[in-house]
Amino acid sequence: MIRSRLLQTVAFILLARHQLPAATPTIAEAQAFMNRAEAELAKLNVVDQRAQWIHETYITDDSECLAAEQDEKYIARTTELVTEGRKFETLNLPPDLKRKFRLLRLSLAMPAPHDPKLREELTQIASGLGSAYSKGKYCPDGDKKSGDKEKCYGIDDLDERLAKSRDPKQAAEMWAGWHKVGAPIKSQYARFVELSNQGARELGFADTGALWRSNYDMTPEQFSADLERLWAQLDPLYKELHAYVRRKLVAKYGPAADRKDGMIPAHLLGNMWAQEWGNVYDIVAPPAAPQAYDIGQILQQRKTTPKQVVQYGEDFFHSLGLQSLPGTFWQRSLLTRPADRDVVCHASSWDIDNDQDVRLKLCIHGTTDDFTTVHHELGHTYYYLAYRKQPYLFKGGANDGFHEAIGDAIALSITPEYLKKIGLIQQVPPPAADIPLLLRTAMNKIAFLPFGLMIDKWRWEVFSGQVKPDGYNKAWWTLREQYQGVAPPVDRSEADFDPGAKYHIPSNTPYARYFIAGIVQFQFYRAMCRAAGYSGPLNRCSVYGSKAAGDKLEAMLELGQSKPWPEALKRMTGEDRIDASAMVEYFQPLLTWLKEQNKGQKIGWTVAANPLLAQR
Ligand code: X8Z
Ligand code: ZN
Repeated sequence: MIRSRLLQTVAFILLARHQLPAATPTIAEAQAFMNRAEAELAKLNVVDQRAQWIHETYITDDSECLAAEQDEKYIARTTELVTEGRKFETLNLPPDLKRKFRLLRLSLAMPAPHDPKLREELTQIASGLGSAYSKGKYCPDGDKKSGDKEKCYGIDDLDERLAKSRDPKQAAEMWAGWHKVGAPIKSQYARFVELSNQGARELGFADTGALWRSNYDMTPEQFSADLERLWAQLDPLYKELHAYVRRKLVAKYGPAADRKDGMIPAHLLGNMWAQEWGNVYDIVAPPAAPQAYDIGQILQQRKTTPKQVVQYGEDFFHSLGLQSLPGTFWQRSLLTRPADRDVVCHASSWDIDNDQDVRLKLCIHGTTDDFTTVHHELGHTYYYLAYRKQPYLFKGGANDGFHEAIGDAIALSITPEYLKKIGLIQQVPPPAADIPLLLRTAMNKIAFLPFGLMIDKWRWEVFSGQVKPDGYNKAWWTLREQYQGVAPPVDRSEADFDPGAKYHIPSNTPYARYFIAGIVQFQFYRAMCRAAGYSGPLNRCSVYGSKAAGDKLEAMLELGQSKPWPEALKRMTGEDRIDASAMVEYFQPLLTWLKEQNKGQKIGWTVAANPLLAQR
């Protein structure tokens, strides 16, 4: 009797332990689970960040392995926590907690399979893809001298040389030379896509692209439609710019720039990916334009050090009332390419310990592009610092486009008046310089948009399986031709893998963020200008020194991703939609001028049946 009663009790306890928590989890349990999850991930993340930092600033087989291992641990634990957390899904959670569960599920840009072997394979491939790109070199004198480091160029050197080159043949050689970095990583990339997709499916998404598109506080379909809406607002402006620039390039280079289909050969725009065209502004400058200042030239003449370049940026943020950068920032950042080892030169901003250990990693050459890139990167840095008091899962941009837009919004304030104020130029150009200056800005900002859009259009097609490895390059050039109206300078085939020659593909960095940033930065800028009490033409506004503008900015930054992005946007701008109206307002005088210049000219281009062929 006693025995049987004891057995009954034991059976009851076992049943209860087995079933109760699963059947009736409470909100308090969900909260406790989330607290533990955040604490654990924060800790793992710091170790992961340190391993990635070491890898990217000191590429060796060992650092690659260790970085992959830490990534693997972080991804594995995140995936487990998502699975464990599913038991709370049906609860009516408070909004903040609910948001954290959503963000946790969306937090991996590279989801990985549960199977440890496959997960390990994926993280190793990913680490290797990053290294392969960053070790890439172009050696003009061919293989026999390729061991001679003096004769080989990394992408930072090539960027600078291509920006200055005015010889179409030499530019085409550099272009083709660099693009060779893609082919050897194609098969690895294809495997990466398979494995990451498997991870995405296990998390409940159709594929990795669908996971990325789900991270914008709206459905993935709404997000895609929103991008189309924005592009439709700006496409006409791009087409006017394209037509004008093409005509000027043809005038300078003749047949080398003149294609019957109306496209621009991609190597003539002063940038390896034809994504920003400001470096060839001199070719398209209106004949009567007053002499334009060249920030890169000024910095180089003055022998401005890389640290001083960064200090210009810091000083700007400081003038808005934001804090100075911590001492460790200056001790730990990497600002130039080391002579004796491979590093990832592509600029990035780091938040190592989710607190004050922020750093930059870039290879500064003192060019105009470096000057703006520094402001871009410091935008990330100040975002990190502003939201560092938020809980772990709320540390992030309101959406990833916001993170990319902050520094750019600040850099829009680098006006002639500002440059004079800080002593970089002596005289403010006359009002007649407004259109030329706007044109120069448009060469970067407007030219970038179709590139910003097509990269992830390509990747979404790849992740969804619509484009298979045997069609990677064709799909890439179809989109580049369709959106950008640029064509390859030399014939391409599927033996090439041109997406692999753009950093964000091997590094698996989502790219729609830059398209969003390209537009929303003008909304941020306009809001700061208004807060600063400015009411003149938007393109002449600089918020340098305005604490009111800084307060607006901080009010949004400190939210991190704790609220849906429309709320964050509203806090800063009073608007709750991303919209091109501020960008259109900024460029309106230029649009009128371009239309005048293009009168009677053909606008646009025809896309050919085979986008892989060079000259038609
Ligand atoms: O990758 C970057 C930054 C780092 S987040 C330097 N950008 C994109 C690119 O270089 O392709 C900034 C503009 C677009
Ligand atoms: Zn960035």
